[in-house]
Parts: sequence; C-alpha cells; structure tokens
Amino acid sequence: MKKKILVTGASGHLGGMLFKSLANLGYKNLEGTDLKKKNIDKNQKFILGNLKNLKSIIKMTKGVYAIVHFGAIPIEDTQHNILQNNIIGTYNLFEAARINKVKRIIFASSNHAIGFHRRTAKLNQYSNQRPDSHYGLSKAFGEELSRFYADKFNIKSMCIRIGSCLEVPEDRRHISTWISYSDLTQLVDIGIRHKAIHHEIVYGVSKNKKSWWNNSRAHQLGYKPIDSVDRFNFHSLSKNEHKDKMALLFQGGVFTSANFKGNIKNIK
Ligand code: 15L
Repeated sequence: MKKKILVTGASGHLGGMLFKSLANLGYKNLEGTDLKKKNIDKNQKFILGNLKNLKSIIKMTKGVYAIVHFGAIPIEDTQHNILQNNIIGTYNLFEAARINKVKRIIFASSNHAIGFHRRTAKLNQYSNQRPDSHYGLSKAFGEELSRFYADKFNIKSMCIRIGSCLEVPEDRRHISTWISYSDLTQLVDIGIRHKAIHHEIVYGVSKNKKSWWNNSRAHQLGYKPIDSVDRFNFHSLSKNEHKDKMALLFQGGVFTSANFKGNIKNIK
C-alpha cells in the first residue's frame, strides 16, 4: 500500500512492533510518532510528537490516509495521567483526523475496557463495556469516541480489544487472552484495508481454545488467526493471579482487584 499511514506510539512495545511488521507486509509509506525516539530503524520515517498538543498533531496528520493509534499509557496510572495522555491525547488525534480528512483509525483498545465481566461470560462485539481501571476507562472512551467520529464524520474505525500481546504467553491468564504479534498485525491490516468497515469492535486474540471472546465479527471481516496459545507448554507459565481470588473471577484479572473498594457480589 502506498497511502500514508501514521503509527502513534511507534517507540512503544506494540506500536513499535507494528511499525516494523506493517513495513514487512508491504506498507511503503509509513510514518511513526512518539514522545521519544526509541528502537526506530534508520530507514524508518519518524517524527517526535505529543498527542496532548493538538496543533502539532494537526501538522502531523496532513495527507495521512489511516492512523494506527497505539500511543498511550499502556497500564494503570493516576486518573490525572490517564486523562491527559490517553483521553485528551486520543480526542486530539481524532479531532486532527477530522480536520485533515483522515479516512480511517485503527484504535488499540484493550480487554480492560471489558475487564469487570466475569470469566464465565462469553463476550462478543455487542457486549457492554465494563472498564476495570482508569486505563480501561480510557479505552472504553476511545471506543465510543471512534463510534461518534464514524457516525458523525464518516471516519472509519476498528477498535481492537487486545488481550495479551506478547512474543510468547507468560502467565496462566494468557491461556485465554494471548495474541501473537503476527495475528495482531493481521487484524490491523484488515482495519486499514477492509472496504465494509464503518465502526468495528473486534477482539485481539489468537485461536485459543479457552478464549473468553466470541470473535465472529473479526472472522466475518476475514481474520484467520494463524497462532494459538494451545501449542505452548502451560506448565511453564507463571501463576500471577494464584492467590488473588478476585482477579480469578474477572476477565481483567489483577486490574480489577487493584485498589478495589466495591462489593464483588454486585458485579454480576
Ligand atoms: C493491556 O491492555 C496492557 O496494555 C498490557 O500491559 C497487559 O496488561 C494486557 O492488557 C493484559 O491484560 O494482559
């Protein structure tokens, strides 16, 4: 593809991975941006940028066809930091996209947007948001923000509720949540290219037998995961949630039990 694609969070774990894997897939006109320049190859186009600064994003998004938006704090943080970086940053990005007539945005959502669902529930694209943290709330906001910009301004979007994207699974929770780098790349590629997209919610998960998510919408759009957690030896996985009874009940795991002051019985 020759159209210009902007990758935010290009110095980060998943943004950085995608910045390289999309180039390997044949994307010829990629540009990366982040607060700092880290792990960027010499031949990759990169521009320093702060999503909190609307003016600079407006400049950066000129002539861009699609944005792969992975620039955010990737874990729980203070309400202030999440508000400034994830919520205002994402809002600014969509606004800049509207001003510059960007056609599509692939949004890195997270399983923490639905983390307060019980592990016994099988979710799909219509399941309610149920954020488990300030971080998860910022992802839920991004999903609704992108729905609004799709309906109101026709900026197409795909929100990927990413499970645990790592080179290999590390913890027993990943038996349900793991996604490989190549499967995530495949989903992002579908988000950039698929003609029938308006606003989509899909799950970023490989073909795992014990997945909590019915990913039929992703499959309808052509997603064919090539990886599965089931080929790994589960005995070598850590048991991070072992003694945390609350974490074991909910999909978001330890994000749900951290600083918890509620009543578990009320979260049905
Ligand atoms: C996420 O959204 C985080 O960015 C990542 O650090 C992991 O915590 C992942 O979810 C997960 O739930 O495993």
